[in-house]
Amino acid sequence: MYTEQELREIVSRFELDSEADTIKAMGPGFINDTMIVSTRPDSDGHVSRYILQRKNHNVFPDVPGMMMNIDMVTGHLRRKVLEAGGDPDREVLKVIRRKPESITDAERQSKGHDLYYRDGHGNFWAMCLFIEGSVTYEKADSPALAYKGGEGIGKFQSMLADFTEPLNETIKGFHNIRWRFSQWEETLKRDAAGRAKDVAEEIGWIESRKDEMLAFWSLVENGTLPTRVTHNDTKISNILFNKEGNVLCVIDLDTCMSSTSLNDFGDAIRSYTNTGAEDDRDLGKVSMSMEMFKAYTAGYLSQRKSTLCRSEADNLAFSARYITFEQVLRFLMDYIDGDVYYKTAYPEHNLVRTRAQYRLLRSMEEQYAEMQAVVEELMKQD
Ligand code: GN1
Ligand code: MG
Repeated sequence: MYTEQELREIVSRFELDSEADTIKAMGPGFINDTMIVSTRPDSDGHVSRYILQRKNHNVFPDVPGMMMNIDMVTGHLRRKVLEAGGDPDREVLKVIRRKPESITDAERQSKGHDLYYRDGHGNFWAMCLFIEGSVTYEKADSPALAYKGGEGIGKFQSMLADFTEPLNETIKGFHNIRWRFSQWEETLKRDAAGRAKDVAEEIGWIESRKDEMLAFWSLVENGTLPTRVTHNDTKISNILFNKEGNVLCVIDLDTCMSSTSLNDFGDAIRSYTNTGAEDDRDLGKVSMSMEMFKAYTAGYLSQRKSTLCRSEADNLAFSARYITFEQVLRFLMDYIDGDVYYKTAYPEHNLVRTRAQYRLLRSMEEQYAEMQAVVEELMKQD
């Protein structure tokens, strides 16, 4: 725990409008510690608010690389918003830089040094502007909201469609199934928790889909599917809306990397369309809602159609199967490894997640022809 005085000293290294007044904890983040900083009122009584985060360097071993990714991506988005006559301070996350005079000669030697502060305990801190008057949703519980979520990510990706600089790979092989399969082989060989013998059926689910999943990834490797900016955490709570209910800005850019943008579509479908929970014990509740699939896809394509290339459109529906398969694999792998990656609430939790996500995958496989038809139809419309 940091004292208020320590937090104030950290904040004093960043370029705020005026001096910080209060610093308060915000929300129950699982990964980073998040605080909200308010400045003293200026002569007109105006107060600016900022987000202060301690970035979790166990999850993100390369915080400077991560901050550089965020800086490059938001720099590009700001230019786009300005060109369109929008307000970049409200429509794009604004990274707050260090005060130049607070940067020591030693700090200046490291990459991205004006984007974060590393304290005496080795923890990394970064700040961004708080976007006033925005609205968030925890769950997309209607097709109308799924449409808006699709619009949010579609717009984000569309603005980044001409971004070509490679980003730092801050989590190795995140959606690279070839890499995941090499981890898988090691997991099976190690069998660290002695659980492999009890999950023969589940192992079969993975092995029987290996070729089709590798075939999809080959399209990324051979350039058929272009490499673009991916957000990698496309849940609805990472989109800010304005009071009128329109998309304002996509937040939580910590996992931004370079890959196929289909990952973001696929992961959104995995989360938005599930009629049950990710870890439902009652498999009867788990399925893919076609209504939610249609709504999300319609919202996504309303923003993204003009920047999507043919190979991306052709593989859009499959990406939902790909990402859901990968999630089955990751949960099962963690179960066999003895629950070392995901937080679990009970001993079988990762196995329950594996089975629930597999049920969702099966539901997608059953409805695949219709999913493809929906994409095709939407691609045809003006
Ligand atoms: C993790 O913690 P959360 O919900 O942001 C994971 C995702 C998984 C998800 C499954 C960095 O995301 O890839 O899809 O759990 N994030 C990381 O619930 O591994
Ligand atoms: Mg996240």
